[in-house]
Amino acid sequence: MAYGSPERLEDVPAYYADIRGGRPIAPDNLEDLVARYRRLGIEDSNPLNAITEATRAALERELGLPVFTGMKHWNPRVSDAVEHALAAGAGTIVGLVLAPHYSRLSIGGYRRLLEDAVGERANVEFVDSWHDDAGFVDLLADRIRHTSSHVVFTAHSLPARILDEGDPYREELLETARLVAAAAKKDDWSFSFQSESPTGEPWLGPDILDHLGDLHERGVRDVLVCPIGFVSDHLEIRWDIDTEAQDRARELGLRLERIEMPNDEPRFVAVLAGIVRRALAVPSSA
Ligand code: FEC
Repeated sequence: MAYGSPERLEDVPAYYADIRGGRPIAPDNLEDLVARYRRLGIEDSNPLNAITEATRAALERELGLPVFTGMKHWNPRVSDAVEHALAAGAGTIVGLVLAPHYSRLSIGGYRRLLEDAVGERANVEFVDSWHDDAGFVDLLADRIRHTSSHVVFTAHSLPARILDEGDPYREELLETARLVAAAAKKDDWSFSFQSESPTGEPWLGPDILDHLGDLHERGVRDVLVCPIGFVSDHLEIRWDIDTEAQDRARELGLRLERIEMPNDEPRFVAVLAGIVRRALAVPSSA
C-alpha cells in the first residue's frame, strides 16, 4: 500500500479533497498544491505512481506471489487491491505499507482501509512497522557511510497531539536514525521533521527549514539529508527537500545533498520480500 499521488494536474483538487476527508480546503492551500505539482511537471502523468508500479512488479517477481497495489488517497484504492487479491483466490492477504514507521494516524489508517475491505473474506497479516528491519537499516547505512557531511535524518511530521496519545511514531523514527548512524559509524547526525501541513494545529518539530538555520549557527556547512520515513521520489522529496530545503540551504550558505531514494532498486525489493515472508511464516494470530 502507498500514499498515492494524483495521476495528472487536473486530479489535484479531488486528490486533496480525499486527503482532507471532507474537511474544508482553503482556496490558497489548493492553489499552492497545484502550483507545487505543476513545478514538478506532472501535467499528464506522474512518476510517483510509476515508481510504485515498478516496485509492485519487482516484488511480485521476487516473491513469486501475486502483489497488488492499493493507495490511500488515489486509484487503485486499497479496496480495489483487495478485490483483485480475492478474485485471484487469496486466502491470506499480507498488508505492507511503503512507509516504515507506525502511527495510528498514518499506518493505522491503511490498516483500517484494508481490514474493512477484506471483512471476513480472508485472513489478514498486517505489518504495522518495519522501521528496524536489518536490511533496511543496512541499505540506509550504506548511503551515508562515506560522507563527511553532517547527516540529517528526516520524516513526515504529524500533529503533535499524537504524543499525548502515546503514539510510537517519533520513538520509532529516532530508533531508525540511531540504528542507521550506528551501522554507518556516524556520530555527526541529527533528526528533523519535514512536510508539515497548514492544518491550524501544532505539528512535531523541529521542522527541517528551521533546523538548517540552527545547524548553520552551530557552524555546520555541509549537510546530507537522509529521509527515513519515505522510500521513493515523490512530492515530499522532490519539492520539500530538493526545492524548499535546498533553497533555504542556499540562502544560509549551506551545501545540501540528499541520499538516493530506494524506489524499486533490487536490494530494497529484497528487503520488502523478506518482510512479507516473515509475516507469512509467523502469522500474528500464532
Ligand atoms: O508525491 C505525491 O504526490 C504524494 C506525496 C505524499 C506522501 C505523503 C506521505 C505522508 N503524509 C503523511 C501525513 C499527512 C497529514 C496531512 C498530509 C497532507 C498531505 C498533502 C499532500 C501530501 N500529504 Fe501527506 N504525503 C504526501 C502528500 N499528509 C499533497 C496535502 C497538502 C499539504 O498539506 O501539503 C494533513 C492532512 C490534513 O490536511 O488534515 C497528516 C504521512 C506520510 C508518510 C506515511 C505514508 O506515506 O503514508 C504520515 C508520500
